[in-house]
Amino acid sequence: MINTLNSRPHRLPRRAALTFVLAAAALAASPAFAADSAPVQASNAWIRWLPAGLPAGGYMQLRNLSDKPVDLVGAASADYGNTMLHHTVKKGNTMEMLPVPRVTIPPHGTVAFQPGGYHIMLMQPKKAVQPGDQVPITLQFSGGSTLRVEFQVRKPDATGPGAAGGMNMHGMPGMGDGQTK
Ligand SMILES: [Cu+2]
Repeated sequence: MINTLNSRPHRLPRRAALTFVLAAAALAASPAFAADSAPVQASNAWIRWLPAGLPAGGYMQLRNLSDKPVDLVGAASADYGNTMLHHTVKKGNTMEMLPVPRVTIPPHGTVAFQPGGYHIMLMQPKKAVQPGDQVPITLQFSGGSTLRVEFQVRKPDATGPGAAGGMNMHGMPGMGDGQTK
């Protein structure tokens, strides 16, 4: 929806150029364009990768830095065709995943997305995502703000993001072939 702003106007008449600038300024002032201004901090972001293109779980901690509740209302990644917010709940003796429309982070509070609880369900991978990769996911919050977070892709038996602070694993021994980035 914002994509039209990416095409720069070339050789516009002066008047048209001025109109464009004013329009852009007005758009920038509207809340819908407050991208990356979410008052939320993400840490320990990782993905539990599963083979054969099976849905993968995205986990992290979200901290609300503001005085008001903030809702996570969605997530999107160019590497997956479908992403949903899920909550794992116990039903009798079985665990079941239910879609949730939002996850509220209380003022100055933290919500953990972790195995057995809240997670981002990542479906329909668009490329061969593998352990060791990093996958960018854009978190979408109430009010229209967003936050782009790099998720560390980990093996099925992983229980966390690995290296401290979710830093990348490049250069570590035993992490498989050709980490060149
Ligand atoms: Cu799920």
